[in-house]
Amino acid sequence: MGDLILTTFDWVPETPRGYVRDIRVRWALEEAGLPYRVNSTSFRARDPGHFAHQPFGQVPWLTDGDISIFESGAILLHLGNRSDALMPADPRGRNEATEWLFAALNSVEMASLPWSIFVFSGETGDAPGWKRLDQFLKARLQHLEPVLARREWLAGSFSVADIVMSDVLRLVDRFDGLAAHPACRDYVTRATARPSFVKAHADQMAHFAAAA
Ligand SMILES: N[C@@H](CCC(=O)N[C@@H](CS)C(=O)NCC(=O)O)C(=O)O
Repeated sequence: MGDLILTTFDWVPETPRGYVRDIRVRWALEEAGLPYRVNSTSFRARDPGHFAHQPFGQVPWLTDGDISIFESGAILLHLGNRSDALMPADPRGRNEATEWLFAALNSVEMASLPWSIFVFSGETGDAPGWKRLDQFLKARLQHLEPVLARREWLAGSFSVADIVMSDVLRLVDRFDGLAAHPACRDYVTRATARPSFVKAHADQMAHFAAAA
């Protein structure tokens, strides 16, 4: 275990600000009260050093001493092992947090991300591809809705699963995709009201504004 350094872009266009995935890591680090530094890597010129840490030339990545980790889900699981504020202590709760973290990425975000790209590009309406994608996401939300109506947090206490799931749903909410799913929307509201999210969001906005 060493110094924690989170790397994100030095700059991004206005639209993704507040939604760049380093926010998940900032949020987790704030929840855990772990000290960390933020480094920048060039958005416009991605050099071999960047690809050595993140093979797709994306952000974020985290270094913990001489360990370098990419993929926001993997980073959060790593941090979950460092803090009980991020993972329940008991094995059943830890497994629940892990399965819901994967569900957020692999069952919900895999539908919500292409959905939001379609919405953002204005490719909605009657296009068959869009309709299929919209139904696909709605099916996921329809099943998530009763789960979130029954519980405050996915794994009993607040965990890394809630950071990822609420961040995934936040982007859907940005494009009003949660209108028919009030429990999902309330969940996003209570997750993003947490002081650690508020700080992480403000810090990301300040980071990119400083580079503008
Ligand atoms: N699955 C990756 C996705 C990372 C990702 O999409 N990062 C975006 C910023 S939020 C990025 O680097 N976009 C620039 C690009 O794809 O070239 C993770 O969760 O860490």
